[in-house]
Amino acid sequence: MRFPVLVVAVLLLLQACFTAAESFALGSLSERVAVPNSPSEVLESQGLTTFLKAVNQTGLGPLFEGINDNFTIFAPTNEAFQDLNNVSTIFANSGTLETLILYQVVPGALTTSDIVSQFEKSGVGTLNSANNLEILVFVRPNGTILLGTDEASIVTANLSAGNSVVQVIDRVLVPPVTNFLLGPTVIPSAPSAPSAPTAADTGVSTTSISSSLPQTTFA
Ligand SMILES: *[C@@H]1O[C@H](CO)[C@@H](O)[C@H](O)[C@H]1NC(C)=O
Ligand SMILES: *[C@@H]1O[C@H](CO)[C@@H](O)[C@H](O)[C@H]1NC(C)=O
Ligand SMILES: *[C@@H]1O[C@H](CO)[C@@H](O)[C@H](O)[C@H]1NC(C)=O
Ligand SMILES: *[C@@H]1O[C@H](CO)[C@@H](O)[C@H](O)[C@H]1NC(C)=O
Ligand SMILES: CC(=O)N[C@H]1CO[C@H](CO)[C@@H](O)[C@@H]1O
Repeated sequence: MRFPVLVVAVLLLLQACFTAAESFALGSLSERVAVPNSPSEVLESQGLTTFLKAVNQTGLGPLFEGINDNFTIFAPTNEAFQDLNNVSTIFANSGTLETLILYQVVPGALTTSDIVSQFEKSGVGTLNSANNLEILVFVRPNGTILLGTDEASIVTANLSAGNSVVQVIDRVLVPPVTNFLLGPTVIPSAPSAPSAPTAADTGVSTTSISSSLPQTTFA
């Protein structure tokens, strides 16, 4: 009777090995699923170095590290930054840069279909809540989504980043703030720059926006 017992023991051992190997494989798979990329990792893997440099230059880094927050990040390509008017002026003022970055981020994780179904022909509110800024959403007959008065389109859609979504866009969304280039250090009642968009241009009231600019000094 010893021989069959040994066979059974060997079989049980083999089975245990296979089960262990199987659960090891499953374990490492679920581990990969359970540790999602943070938005900053996704931005980095997409090569969006100018946007990341802009984020680094402000105190907004932690906003892009969380995997539990749920945001939609409209992340402009490096080429989009090259095409941005006054880009060196913008990067020279951390407050202006922060105003810009907060305007590219929306609360809630939105896929392209969410953006269309919830916000078509209206505006989606951004994290630039101090200025109460929205991004206008239009959809072309062929389905292309246009964002903001800059008419940015999404070039890489629905990148999942923790609980957030990254939508890569081909133009930087310029905040519709009258004295945007001067940054938030400016006295709110200062006369607007001649080149700044008017309410008629943007379809957004800039009067209330400029008067509610934060007076924080970014040293
Ligand atoms: C942003 O800062 C982090 C460290 O704070 C650094 O590792 C990273 O290379 C920086 N990225 C860019 C694009 O400057
Ligand atoms: C911003 O760019 C426009 C167009 O290139 C230019 O006319 C204007 O002088 C620039 N303003 C600043 C403050 O750099
Ligand atoms: C983004 O994801 C949504 C929801 O899964 C999907 O309906 C939509 O087609 C996706 N957009 C693109 C451009 O892949
Ligand atoms: C949608 O139409 C616009 C012009 O109206 C065009 O520039 C764009 O390439 C089209 N996109 C697709 C995906 O067909
Ligand atoms: C799952 C989750 O955290 N959902 C939240 C995402 O953000 C929106 C908007 O801020 C909240 O309403 C959801 O509760």
